Amino acid sequence: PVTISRQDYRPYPFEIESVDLQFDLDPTRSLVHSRLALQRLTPDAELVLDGEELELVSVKVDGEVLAADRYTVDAQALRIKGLPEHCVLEITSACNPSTNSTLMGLYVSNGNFFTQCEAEGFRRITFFADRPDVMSRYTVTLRGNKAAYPVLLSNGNLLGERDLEDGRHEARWEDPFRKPCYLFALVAGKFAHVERTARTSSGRNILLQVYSDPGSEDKTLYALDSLERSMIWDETRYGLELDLDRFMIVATRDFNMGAMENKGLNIFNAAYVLADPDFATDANYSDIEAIVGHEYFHNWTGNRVTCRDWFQLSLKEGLTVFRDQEFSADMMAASLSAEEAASARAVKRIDDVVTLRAAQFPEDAGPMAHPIRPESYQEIGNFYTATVYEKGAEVIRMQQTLLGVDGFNAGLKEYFRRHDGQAVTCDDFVAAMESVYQARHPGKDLTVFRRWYRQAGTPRVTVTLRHDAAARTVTVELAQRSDKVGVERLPGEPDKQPLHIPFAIGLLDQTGRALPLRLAGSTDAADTVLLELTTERQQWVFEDIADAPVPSLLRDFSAPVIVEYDFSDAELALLLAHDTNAFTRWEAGQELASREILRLTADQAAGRPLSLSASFVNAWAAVLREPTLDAAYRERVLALPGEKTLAERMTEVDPVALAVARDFVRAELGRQLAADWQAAVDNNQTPGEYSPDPIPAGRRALKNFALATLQAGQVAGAEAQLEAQYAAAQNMTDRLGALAALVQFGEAAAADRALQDFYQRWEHEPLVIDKWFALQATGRRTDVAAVRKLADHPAFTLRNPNRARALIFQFCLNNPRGFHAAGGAGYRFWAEQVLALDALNPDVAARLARAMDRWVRFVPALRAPMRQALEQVRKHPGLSRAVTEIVSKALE
Ligand code: HT7
Ligand code: ZN
Repeated sequence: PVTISRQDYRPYPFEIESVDLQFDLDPTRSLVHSRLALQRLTPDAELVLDGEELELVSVKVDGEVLAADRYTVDAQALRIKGLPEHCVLEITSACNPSTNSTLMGLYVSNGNFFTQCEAEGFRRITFFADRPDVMSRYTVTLRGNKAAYPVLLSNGNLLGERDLEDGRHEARWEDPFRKPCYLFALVAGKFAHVERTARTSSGRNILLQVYSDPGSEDKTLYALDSLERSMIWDETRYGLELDLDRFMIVATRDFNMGAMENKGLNIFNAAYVLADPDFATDANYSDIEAIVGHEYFHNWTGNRVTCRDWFQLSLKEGLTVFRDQEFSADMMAASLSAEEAASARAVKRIDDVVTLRAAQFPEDAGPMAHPIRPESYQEIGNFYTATVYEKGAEVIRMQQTLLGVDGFNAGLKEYFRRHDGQAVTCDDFVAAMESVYQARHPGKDLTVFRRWYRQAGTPRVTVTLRHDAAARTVTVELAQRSDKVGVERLPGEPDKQPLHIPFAIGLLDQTGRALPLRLAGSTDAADTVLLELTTERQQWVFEDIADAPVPSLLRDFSAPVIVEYDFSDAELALLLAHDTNAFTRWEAGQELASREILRLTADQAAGRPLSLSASFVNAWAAVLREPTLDAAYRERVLALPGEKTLAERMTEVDPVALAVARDFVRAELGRQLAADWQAAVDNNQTPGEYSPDPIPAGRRALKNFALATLQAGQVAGAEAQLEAQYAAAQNMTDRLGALAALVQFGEAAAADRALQDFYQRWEHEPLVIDKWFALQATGRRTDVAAVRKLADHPAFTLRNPNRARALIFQFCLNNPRGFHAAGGAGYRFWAEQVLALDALNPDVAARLARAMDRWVRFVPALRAPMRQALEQVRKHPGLSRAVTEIVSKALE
């Protein structure tokens, strides 16, 4: 396989000034006529246009058919030599959307046409320079049968529509902005839509529209509201106004990812558009808001300023994830009291960090570790990763922390001033930020900070605290280590160097009171101080501290690092009870729980009896009884750390022992604190009309967590409450919450009854049937035989990525008992499914392939069959480039 390196970037030797596309849409043979106005920039340069799975029909230059000896065409590209400096190239090609199961390029879903061009899908539509730095102005004509495809959409503004002969019609669209081809989109078919007009701050009217399958339109109103909120937020927070007169979202059931930010025509996985209270959970509502926001925000961070090459992907993705995180936090805090708003923001931060630790930390320590700006790849589709997205967002957040919110906003403004309309690099972004940083902090720069873009791995920061009673000082030493984090073997990577780490710290006295912090030489005192670690080891002295304090470390998770500090359990309990920083308060509880679960995992693996420590039970009882915490935050504190995060702390992972220990803790907490959990259930009912807002959603989260914990502890009456809640639920969060607890912890017959009922109720609603598959895939009783039976269910298909994710991915990634059961049947199942998926959709198959990324860390009895399964996949004839890259790296 060919490895592409960041250093090999060369500018494209032609400018493609304009692109005029004409589509004759037909499911089995769509014709695409492309007219390119070209300017050659380098003398004698050969024109190389990417093309895959295309049938070339004709090529003309300046109106003349090009002789066959003037060009070559193969499975990858069309090459033409000897073109004049200026010319018009016309290419006609054909493709078959109905057999396109990759969902990249032009494909058919539910009888409608959709496109997906990022990263390299445009080459499956027409021959083109399929790279983000080739930006052109597009006009598009769509033609198709009017009865079958009454709606014809593309990017930008509609120029006109007219009927043609033979029942066909056409629509002409023009995008006024230059764009790379990965932002091209078309949609054609039968759709219903909702719309409204919104006014921008400068007084322009914008038509906002959401299209979906006829009959689903009532379920798109929350997406439409979210779109309007996104528009207002980007204007208010960053002064960024929408540049088009029309902004469309279209939902499709078949989509490889969440959504796509095509200029003015976002295409969405229906799972992130459709919602109503009966059908969608609180989590679905918040995902819809976040993803609608994310794609909308790309209009500036991604579309107006785009990436020079795909190594710069985090330029748009890290920044846009940061922006959607901030948007969601602001929306959650809106219309709450100051105290509630602070808690809502903390909950959002906790949720984002939980995701980062569960998905990105393991990636950064495994075979697919890469810097947020990768140095090389074989298949770019494999680099839409938690590192590029979520760690990328943390790297942006650190810049905001270092510059301050005002400074960061000024830096962003400078970035747009310099680069609007261009395809640029991560370095360009940091340079814009740095110009503001230097102006506001003379003598400082972002030289060391830039290393975050080129170093992989999660740094460890070791903290040492020395209290000098006589001098009344506390010396804090921070030491960082980025080596030996499991990523030593990145090709071509230089030695790890110290990073610029913003490290927020507070100190509590032994009664839990926050100490005012004053650094030696400073007159200012504050509750939290931001230390900037820029070398391997640094010290800071805080003055006027009478007694040895308890440190509150990495407040608000100010950097994506692992903190090493030897807290006693008593110190953690103190932080859990008193820390004024809601993030580190939660963190203290997570650390206590992690220690408890890891100790019990070792006991379980060694065959020792399990027993929960009284101090841990007391800590959780205190959280349950603390009167001031709001429901959402309390639920986050009480929830146990996830298995993936815990596994990263084990030298050898025994996933079944870990799952047993974690469930034991949950069950014991349920049993020993039954009255407290019951009080949490009783005090957090949400009667009345459903609202997805954070306060009622938080109550439901706590109530459902408490009820499930009672059931985990087999507390008398819990199952009856769950069955009653399941039957009477007025919204999907409560119905699914009850069903999930029955499936996980209930009696098998009760779970089966409820599952059957659920299926019958929702048989005709694919997104709900996905939930039905996912619940069973992750059920404690689901083994490989059970999952195979589900895969034979008439409603199951591998062709639909949502369905494949619901059953196969959920089982392989989130059912440790079933997947890792002794004997390796789970791994053989994984290999079969990866290969079956690879024949249909390599991008999705490659994501499933990553379920084995951390195989070397498992106990030897599992490692051997895991390796065998990986080898079986690797040697399979005709394996895609995408899966080959993943399994080869895992086996290296
Ligand atoms: N920028 C979008 C990426 C995307 C994508 C990539 C590969 C294959 C299919 C895809 N669909 C969407 C999504 C985003 O980050 O907004
Ligand atoms: Zn994105």
